[in-house]
Amino acid sequence: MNDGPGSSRGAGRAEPEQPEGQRPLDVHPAWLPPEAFRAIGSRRTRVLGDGPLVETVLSEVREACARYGGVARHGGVMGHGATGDEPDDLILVLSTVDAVRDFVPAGQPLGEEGFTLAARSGVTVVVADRPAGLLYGLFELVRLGEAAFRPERAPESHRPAMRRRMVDQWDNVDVHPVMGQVERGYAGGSLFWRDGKPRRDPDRLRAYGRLLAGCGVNAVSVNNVNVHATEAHLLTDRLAEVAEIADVLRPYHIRVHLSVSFASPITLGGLPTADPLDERVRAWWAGTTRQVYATIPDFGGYVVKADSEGQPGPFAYGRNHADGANLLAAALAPYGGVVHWRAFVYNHRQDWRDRSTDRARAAYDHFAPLDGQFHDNAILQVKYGPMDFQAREPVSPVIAAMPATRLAVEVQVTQEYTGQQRHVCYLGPQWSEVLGFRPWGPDGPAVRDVAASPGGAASPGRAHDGGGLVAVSNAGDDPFWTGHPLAQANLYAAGRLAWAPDLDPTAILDEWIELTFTPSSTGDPDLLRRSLHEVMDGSWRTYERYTAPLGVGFMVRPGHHYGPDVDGYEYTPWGTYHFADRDGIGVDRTVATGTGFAGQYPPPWSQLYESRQGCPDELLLFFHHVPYGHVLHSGSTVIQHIYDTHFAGVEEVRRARQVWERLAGAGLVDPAVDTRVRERLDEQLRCAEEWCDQLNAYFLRKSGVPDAHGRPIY
Ligand code: GCV
Repeated sequence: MNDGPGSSRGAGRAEPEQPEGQRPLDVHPAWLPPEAFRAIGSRRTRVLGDGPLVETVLSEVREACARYGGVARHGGVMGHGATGDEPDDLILVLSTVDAVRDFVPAGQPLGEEGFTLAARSGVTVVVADRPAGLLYGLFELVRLGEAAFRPERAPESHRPAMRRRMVDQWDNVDVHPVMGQVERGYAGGSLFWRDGKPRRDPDRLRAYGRLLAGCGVNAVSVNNVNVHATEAHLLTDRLAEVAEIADVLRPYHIRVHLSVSFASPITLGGLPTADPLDERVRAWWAGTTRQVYATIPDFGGYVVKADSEGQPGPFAYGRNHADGANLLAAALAPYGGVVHWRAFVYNHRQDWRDRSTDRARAAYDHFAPLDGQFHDNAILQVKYGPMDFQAREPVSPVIAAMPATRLAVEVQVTQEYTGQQRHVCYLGPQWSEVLGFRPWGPDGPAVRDVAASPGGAASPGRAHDGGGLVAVSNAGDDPFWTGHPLAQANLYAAGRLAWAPDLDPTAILDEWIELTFTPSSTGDPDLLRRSLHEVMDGSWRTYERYTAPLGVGFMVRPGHHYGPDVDGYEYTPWGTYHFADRDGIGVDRTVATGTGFAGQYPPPWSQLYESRQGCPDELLLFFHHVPYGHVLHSGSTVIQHIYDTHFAGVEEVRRARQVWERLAGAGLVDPAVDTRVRERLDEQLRCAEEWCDQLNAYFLRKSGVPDAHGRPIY
């Protein structure tokens, strides 16, 4: 069967011809298929306003109208057709609240990206102060479909909670000998480069920008945070390649950012040092940054991974990370740029025999003492957990420790540790939990408030803008964008949660389903939605069940990180251990007897995590080394929990595969999507069984404790 992009259209509905002049892209339309614009395209729409982003809005509306028979007008007088005889159904209006005073009473300013939506006497209006707001208003209309055209709709204003909603690509220019074209990429090659050269595929890139804008993303860092020799040149003699990307993404209100190497003054500038306090180094960054802005006036800024996993950084000069970040912040400040400085700093050459070193402590130990020392345009980019994007980790203690620093929360959409886009693993619920976590206890602000802009932010001592959400992208040149077609939902959810972090992840999934799939006009109209929810809603917890237990993490094959290998990292320098022996398992991170990591949290979390009894089950082995017979809050022992969850996880995957088969069998999914998803579900089941069998066998052999239910363990 053809494994191409397909049209994602359901059976049983005749679609109008492709409008003349439009070249169909050979990629899946993801959450913005033409059909999602049906409600807009069949109406008479007037767009009022000017400028490049308004042009984007207009061209979207025109395309929809060409397909569905509506009329798109630009300018003119509201409420009247060109000949004065056809009233408008929809008005998208920029900066002229006065003109729509009847619909939208004057209210709070909408800001750079906000919009108000209202309907009165059968006319729907979107009004924005700035062009970007109009663009986001258009996508809100798309999400609402026919519901946007109720005759009456009280005005409702939408503003993003986070100012910067960013996607980080880990794309390499050259194919890296180990990591390939995209580090931890599971969706084919890069959208930007191929074999050391720019791809120059503006149609596909524009389509990507459109999808990102459609879920609210407004910034893309284009290259890998591990900046290898060739990639470093994007800052200087290969800057034109970044400028080309910026040109393509700009019509969708997306600014480009660039990962840079801290050693650039040496490797590119020929200086003998990259010492952040050296005047020559400061001058080099200032001059280079001036050149960047001369080429890309709306450039977003730099992303830096320093002193981490072999990347150069300020430690080489006896300087700290505030010195390093402020060097770049100073160079960017005159142009309004920001530096995203990553807090992912740890010793990856640890001696596994040394029980006093704890990788989980590293970010806090390095950064907490520097709180308040970072410039205003320096954003500290913190992975959501203290380790490395595991399926389950506590929220990073850095977030509570740095109230005087702008913090961005980093999540991994690319599924390095969550099934590598071969497994269904909808991560919306994980991110939602992280964003809803209250680092200072139940009465304090949540992580989402820390990352948000004024209006949302309310954490103690925090008078400034939050740093937003950064999502490591899962997209590539795969015809479905993300390898696993259902992994598209993760990218969509990351953007939506950055815009509105209190959205319910199930509701986000609903939006994604509604936009992405067009159900058949025959059969049970609700089957598609119900089935996809059944397959995806709980898929993160299912993944957690059949992999490493109770928050202990890793147990993956070293290097590529796919599939089980319980002791794979146990005697390595990477600091990712579980310490299982015949008596028990887990990492003692208590203050009393362990590494002291639990003490990096403020109360009540420090006390809760410190205590074996208080610690939530799902994090028990992250914080404690316990005997296999330890009784969990669930009433089960640790060892029985391991057996039970592993068997259950496999059953859940088996069930998901059945649900999918029933769905596809009902003709509700495009055959190309079906083929790809089935192939992935088969692999997921194989892999889940392998996890189950290896984990259960390992712990049976270690502990000698049989399964209470006598199930087969090898
Ligand atoms: C880009 C993990 C990944 C690395 C990644 C690193 C990071 O360690 O395995 O591939 O490097 O995180 O976030 O910098």
